[in-house]
Amino acid sequence: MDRRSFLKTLAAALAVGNARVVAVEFDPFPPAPRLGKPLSPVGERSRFEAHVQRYISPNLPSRHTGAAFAPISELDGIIHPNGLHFERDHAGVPEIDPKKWRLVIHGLVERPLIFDLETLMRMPTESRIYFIECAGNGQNGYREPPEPTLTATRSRGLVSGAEWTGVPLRILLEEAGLKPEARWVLAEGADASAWVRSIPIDKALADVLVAFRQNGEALRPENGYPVRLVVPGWEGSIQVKWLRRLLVADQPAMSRGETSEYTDVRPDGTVDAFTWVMEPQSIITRPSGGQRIAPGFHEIRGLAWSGFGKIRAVEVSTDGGKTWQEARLSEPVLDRALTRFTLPWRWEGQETVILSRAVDEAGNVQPTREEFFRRWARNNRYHYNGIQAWRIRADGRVENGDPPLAGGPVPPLRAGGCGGEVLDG
Ligand SMILES: Nc1nc2c(c(=O)[nH]1)N[C@H]1C(S)=C(S)[C@@H](COP(=O)(O)O)O[C@H]1N2
Ligand SMILES: [Mo]
Repeated sequence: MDRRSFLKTLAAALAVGNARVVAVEFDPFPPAPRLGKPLSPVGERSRFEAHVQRYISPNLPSRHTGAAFAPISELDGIIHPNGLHFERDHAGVPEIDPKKWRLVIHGLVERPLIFDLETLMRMPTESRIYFIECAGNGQNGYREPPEPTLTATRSRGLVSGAEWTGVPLRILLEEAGLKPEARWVLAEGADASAWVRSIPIDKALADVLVAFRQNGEALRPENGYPVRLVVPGWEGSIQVKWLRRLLVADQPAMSRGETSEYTDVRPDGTVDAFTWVMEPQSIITRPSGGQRIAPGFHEIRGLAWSGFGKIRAVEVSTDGGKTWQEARLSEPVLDRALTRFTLPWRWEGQETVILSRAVDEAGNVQPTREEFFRRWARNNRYHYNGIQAWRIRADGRVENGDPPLAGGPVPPLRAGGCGGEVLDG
């Protein structure tokens, strides 16, 4: 039988899920492919995936101080590839020669120490999967009225999950010997922003990592090469990148990053500093803003996380919040790591709103938008964790479904007055 006679147009009625008849034209015996691309020392993504990129707002006044959002609407699982981990810099990415890199530990210690990278890498290590989230994640939630074209990436993409390997900070501090007056560890980065953040001694001794591996390989320059702090569950800004100095002190630094930025305004105008722990979050990444869906079966997929521990449950509503169902959490569900949730769903083609709500093991519940603004001022900038709603239009287009707030727009605070930066224009 000649090969051509096998080439048929097959109408395959695929009785799976959507139960729609799909005409498939295929060759059951394709010719052997030509000799492919040769072996390569470093792998690259398929060129067909080139569009999956971090999102950088085109309206930023500078590309050196701002943020690049992880494309969470196009990723699955709980680990982000290193090249797509979100990025938040205050003065660009410094180039640090690992041979010249040093870490100084001094202040209220018995023995001031200087480490080079080789010495650090000889110490005992731990590898842990954690999320890192910028306190500015969710900043678009402060916008009033809500922007219809918001995507999942722009709503909550200033978070990423990775496996970090490093030396527990406790080991380095014990090596230096803490004096009894030691209360804070002031961590300084080597970038031009002179980034300094103060970590209370209890946290520093509990679970902070001095990390030099990100998903097994050296950190990416954007994420702190060669060494950064990983401070589990706490806001990203305290996880100092390009780490070069740890000053043990009896007081916090009250640096730029803990006064003019990364402080939170209450509705009565008072300001909270040191709001470190990230509150529970969740977001449906699929279907989500900017996507278009067809009627039939869809697995709703999303991410949840909390700085207080493991995610206990994620509830999903497909009818605008009238009823809620418990989503399935994909194993592993880890302490202060991204957690993946899924829910099977059939969309019949009518307009609706879908929502997700995270509950963590400490019992914290992700608030609605309205509840969030009872706790924090409308002109605050940080720690937004309101429930994100997605409206599915009858034609399948997915849009921001966040409810507008009573009272209308509020002018934002300006930088210098607890305002900080706008990360998405
Ligand atoms: N030295 C230094 N460390 C820094 C920053 C910085 O600008 N300089 N930005 C901080 C902020 S605000 C965040 S959210 C995280 C972001 O980490 P990532 O870029 O690896 O995602 O790094 C923090 N560490
Ligand atoms: Mo941040």
